[in-house]
Amino acid sequence: MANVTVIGAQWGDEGKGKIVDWLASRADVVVRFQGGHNAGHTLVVGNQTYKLSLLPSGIVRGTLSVIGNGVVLDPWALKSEVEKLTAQGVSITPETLQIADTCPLILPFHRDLDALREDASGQGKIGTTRRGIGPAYEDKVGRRAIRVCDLAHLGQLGPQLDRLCAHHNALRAGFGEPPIDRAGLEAELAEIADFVLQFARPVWLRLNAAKAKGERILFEGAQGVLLDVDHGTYPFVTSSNTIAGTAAGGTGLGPSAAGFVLGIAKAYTTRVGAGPFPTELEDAIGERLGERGREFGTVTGRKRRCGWFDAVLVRQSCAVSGVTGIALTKLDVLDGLDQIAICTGYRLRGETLNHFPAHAADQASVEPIYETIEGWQESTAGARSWAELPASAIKYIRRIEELIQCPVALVSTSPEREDTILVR
Ligand code: 2SA
Ligand code: MG
Repeated sequence: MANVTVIGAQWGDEGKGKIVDWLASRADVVVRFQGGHNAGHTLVVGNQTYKLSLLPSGIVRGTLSVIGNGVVLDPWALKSEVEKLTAQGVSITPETLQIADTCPLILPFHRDLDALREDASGQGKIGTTRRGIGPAYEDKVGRRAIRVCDLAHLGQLGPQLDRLCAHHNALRAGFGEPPIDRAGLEAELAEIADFVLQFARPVWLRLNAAKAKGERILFEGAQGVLLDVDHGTYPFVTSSNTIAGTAAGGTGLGPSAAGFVLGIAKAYTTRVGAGPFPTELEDAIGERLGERGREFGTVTGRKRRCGWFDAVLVRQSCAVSGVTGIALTKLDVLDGLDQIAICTGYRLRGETLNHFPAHAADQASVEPIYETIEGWQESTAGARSWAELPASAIKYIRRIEELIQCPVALVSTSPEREDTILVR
């Protein structure tokens, strides 16, 4: 199968950046299809580390990189990321980067609104990245968005701005904020327009041509299935659909384009931001996982919460996202533990559950049922073949496969692209 769709099977930060980079060398096009610059994909190439938020990971190695219509685009974040990578020696041109002309824009007041709401939400905080992602998607669905193609027609923005300002000024007044400075906004858009427009295309055309020619398309998901606005731990989710199915709608390719769906899962679990996390470890082991795994947000630097592998959640992610195979990452972080626990089910009000319930209060009260597996003392860091793994590590992987009802296709043992084991 030529095409591959990479998605996170947990709450994001599963190590998608490295796997996408590994696969990008075999792809003709790399495509982002949802989210925005809330993503944080870290790529280590030799002695250089690249941190990407908005740009598809293929850009680092010069593979055609496409931002699909499902992405919300902050033009200023785009510019600064392009400048940052250019300074690191990456060449970014309209030949290597193409952006859907239908992408909705994230505007400065979206970012403000995201922060104002979070600050006003007390116990109800979502723990967003404060990048304006949610408000921008709201405007898209509310038919108020300004899109990339509008940048070429700034003189005709009048009625759109009327609609947008009417909506946002009412909201802003509620927070005691002044109305949108319309002239200021128009000036800012005029200033950034040419920069964005050089990359703007009807990318669905290019992608369909790629499909017709049999080019290999790699879809790069951001965040994870448990942050999906429909299937995740609502309301503690992001505002996009993060499942593999979005690869079709978020790009203008039909549903058959997704190809092999590779779900990325960490050998343990992390979460950044608020919301339920049944296997969270608020003890020395949790601290140890965070330290060994360097679990800090790529975008915001926030400390990630850590816990045991939750097979119930990953099984659910694989099901709702149609995962073909799993890439298990950061196995080496578990090196040296005497015992490793895997969550195999939940208890809720005296009943046993083998799926995650829908209601937020139930999600917060489920108690994990654990199965314990013997750990390993050997180092698995940098292992490149099955034969280099200790027997207990193999047992752990095999047990995970059984529990999540999905084969493990890859195991990653360090941030380096070469430190990857192809299973079978
Ligand atoms: P938002 O900003 O509206 O998308 O936030 C809503 C929830 O989605 C979570 N979220 C993420 N979780 C993990 N990683 C993400 N990307 C960055 C990274 C995050 C960072 O890779 O490290 O640097 O902090 C990401 N983006 C969104 C977020 O925590 C909320 O729970
Ligand atoms: Mg990340």
